[in-house]
Amino acid sequence: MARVEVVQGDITREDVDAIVNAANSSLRGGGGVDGAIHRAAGPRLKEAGAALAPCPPGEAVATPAFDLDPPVRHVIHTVGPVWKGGTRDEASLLASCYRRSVEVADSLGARSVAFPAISTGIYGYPPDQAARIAVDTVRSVPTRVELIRLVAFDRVTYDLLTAALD
Ligand code: AR6
Repeated sequence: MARVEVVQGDITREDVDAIVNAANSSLRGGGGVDGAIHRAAGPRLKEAGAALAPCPPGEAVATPAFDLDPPVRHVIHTVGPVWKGGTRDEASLLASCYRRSVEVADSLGARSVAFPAISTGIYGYPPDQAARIAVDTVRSVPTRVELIRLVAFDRVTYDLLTAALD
């Protein structure tokens, strides 16, 4: 099991082996953290993503990190569920995003992985519920990954993740 920590910041600046992207099924980029990662990684990320699309909700696939600063070597793209009131299996799909991303990181030999708060922006997942799922899932998945860093962009998310960790 990995050590889990919570920080506040921009995921494109994290010094980890792999960062996770809250993507959409097309893997061609978008807004939010997806847009930030694509801007930082450069245009080759879109090409590499498109070649692996479509990615269904709950799944994760990896591309190189291209122009992202070392030590980041991989971007793991996962597609979170769109919140539909909790009636469409959103919780298990969100948990699957975290679990599958850790598994992909492990298969790449990554020792450290950073996650954004998947689905809690444009996809509308209630941030408190999402924070509990994030912490519970990354804490319980068996892996050789040593460090999992949950990166909150804003203070509210940071507080929710910190509370879920305690
Ligand atoms: N670093 C860390 N977290 C960030 C950053 C950043 N640079 N920028 C935003 N966040 P969202 P979703 C936070 O909307 O809800 C895209 O168009 C943000 O504050 O990025 O999974 C995709 O292509 C929020 O807490 O992702 C999909 O179409 C969290 O990241 C769709 O949005 C997630 O917000 C995915 O929506």
